[in-house]
Amino acid sequence: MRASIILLAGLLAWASADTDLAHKQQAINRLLYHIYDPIKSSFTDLKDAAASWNPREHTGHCKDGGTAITKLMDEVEHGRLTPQHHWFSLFNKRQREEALMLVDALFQCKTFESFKSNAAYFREKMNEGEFVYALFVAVTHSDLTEGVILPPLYEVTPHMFTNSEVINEAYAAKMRQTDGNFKMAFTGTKKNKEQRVAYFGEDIGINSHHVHWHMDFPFWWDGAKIDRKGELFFWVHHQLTARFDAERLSNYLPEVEELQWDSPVEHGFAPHTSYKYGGEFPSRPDNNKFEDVDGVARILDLKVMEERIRDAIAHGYIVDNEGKKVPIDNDHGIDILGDVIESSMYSPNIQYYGALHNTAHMVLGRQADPHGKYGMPPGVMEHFETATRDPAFFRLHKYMDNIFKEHKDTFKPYTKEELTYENAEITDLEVSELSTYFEDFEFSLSNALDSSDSVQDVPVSAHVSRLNHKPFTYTVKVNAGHEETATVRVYICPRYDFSGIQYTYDEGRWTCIEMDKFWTKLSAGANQITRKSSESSVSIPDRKSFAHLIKEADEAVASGSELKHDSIRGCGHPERLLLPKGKKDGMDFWFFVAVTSGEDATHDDLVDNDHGGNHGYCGIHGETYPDRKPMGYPLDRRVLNPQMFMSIKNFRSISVKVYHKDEH
Ligand code: CUO
Repeated sequence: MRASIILLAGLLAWASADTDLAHKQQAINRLLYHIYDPIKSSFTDLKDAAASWNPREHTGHCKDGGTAITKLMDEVEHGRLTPQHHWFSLFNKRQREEALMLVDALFQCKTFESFKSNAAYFREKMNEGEFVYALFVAVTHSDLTEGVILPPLYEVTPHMFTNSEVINEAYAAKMRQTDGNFKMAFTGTKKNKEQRVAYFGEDIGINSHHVHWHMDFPFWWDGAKIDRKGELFFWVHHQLTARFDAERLSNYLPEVEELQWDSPVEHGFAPHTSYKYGGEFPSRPDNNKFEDVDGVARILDLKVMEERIRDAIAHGYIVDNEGKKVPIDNDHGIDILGDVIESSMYSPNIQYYGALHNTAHMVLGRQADPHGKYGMPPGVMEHFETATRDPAFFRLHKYMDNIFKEHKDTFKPYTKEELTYENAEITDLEVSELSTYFEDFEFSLSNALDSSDSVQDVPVSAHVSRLNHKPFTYTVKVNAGHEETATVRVYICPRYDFSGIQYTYDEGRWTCIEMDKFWTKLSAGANQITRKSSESSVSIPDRKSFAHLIKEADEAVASGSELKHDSIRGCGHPERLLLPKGKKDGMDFWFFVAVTSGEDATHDDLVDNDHGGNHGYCGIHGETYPDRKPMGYPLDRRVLNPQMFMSIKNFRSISVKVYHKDEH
């Protein structure tokens, strides 16, 4: 009896080491801790795995019988992999293949124990950038790591999120063995007008959201179908573009102009950012004329891709790789077009339509050394975590966005009947004070520095000014005929262009920023819906710091207690950037609310379950997008009859001002 109890206890302990969230979180933290150094010797299980776990001997733990891991082992053993202490870019085909071999090997693991041991083994064999990317993607998508929170990437690889000056100061502090907290300034000087909006493109929360979005929806993904991935590619970048334009208007800058391959890029960019290994990110001078990039593409290739895509839009169909017509003149068309333009593996004809977006990122990233004469590393545009730092990013995405708009503008405007929801009438809309301010934010640089068991770590961090807003609420009063679930869509749209001219309804609807979307149960009669900014379904709260995640997991493991997390995804617009920056005397916006039938919900529980509260730009992980309507509805199509639009009783917009305050 006693023996069987001991045996049972042993089995439970083994099971819990394998399956409990605290252990999993601890293992992922430790695998990402000081990524450029060997695994810390006190992390004994990982250290042992790195030294003595032979993946070839554990293929029984693999769902595919070991095919993926054997392929990767062959590469390791033949010395074919990119070495450690070398830059990594996802846009580099060979490096991407290597990283994806590890992703695949980890996806094939049957147990977390083998996932962890394989990861530990390859951590010490593979390029660090490839490893971090692969582990982030694997944790994002694998069932084995469900519930694990990835540490903020800006604290795992701080080099990619801050400037060289700060990193150098951190090194000096460590040499002196003194603490340090350094001011991270935005790149450039006031002589460069673009610097006024650097706080947005260089915001570490935006960079983190963007890189996570591309991990949740990778262009190379050919696994289980991810719902509306192409349309989300359009929507998340359309929104980034619209948000950037609003920030520009608030800073007295004109809206971004689309990139043109035949015109020089007026504004250059000096990133002041360095790779951990690989030197400085290359700069681009002012008025750069586009050059063909050896081994990537000619400018002519990009123009040809663009022409073919615009042709498809004009025809209303694309031609797949078997020559068959695939219609895009329907609501699903934008999803296919997103796949084609990016391009992703879902594109029905990569051979013909190419990869306009991805190629353009590389061409822009290489303009400093288009013929490889100087052996420069990839530019900021060749990394999703650094791309938005370069103002040319937004010019490129405005160019893509205008192609999407050309497609959207082929549709007939919605009719009054389509837009009207007979059951509801908005009788009032009120919004509390809207105001923004700058605050300081601190994050750790510790993982940027080399460490060893013999040199003491010292706390080093950076602080940076970042935009935030006061919490706000809005109240929608709705009269309903009968009880029914309704969808509430909320947008904020700048009223005036750079010249101070009011946007027409049709111009303005394309500048609208999605603030929120949710489902609510209307009762017959008068309803009052009050919603807080913190509840928005496009945003996520501040990420938990790496140190916090380590502390939580270590304490839970030590005490044997359960680890529970609320929000876990890194994809989502930062909550504090929900509101665009205001002006001292107030910046004018329309605050627009549409209440429509809840029949467009694709899940039954949306009234009570927000599914993590970040589905607007990021969907619901592993499930269908919650809203059946096209993203951007009802502002996604032309509005040629504003009077009709304004007469819809289930829509309401009011004029609001967003104030910017020096102090909060
Ligand atoms: Cu997100 Cu161009 O796709 O950066």
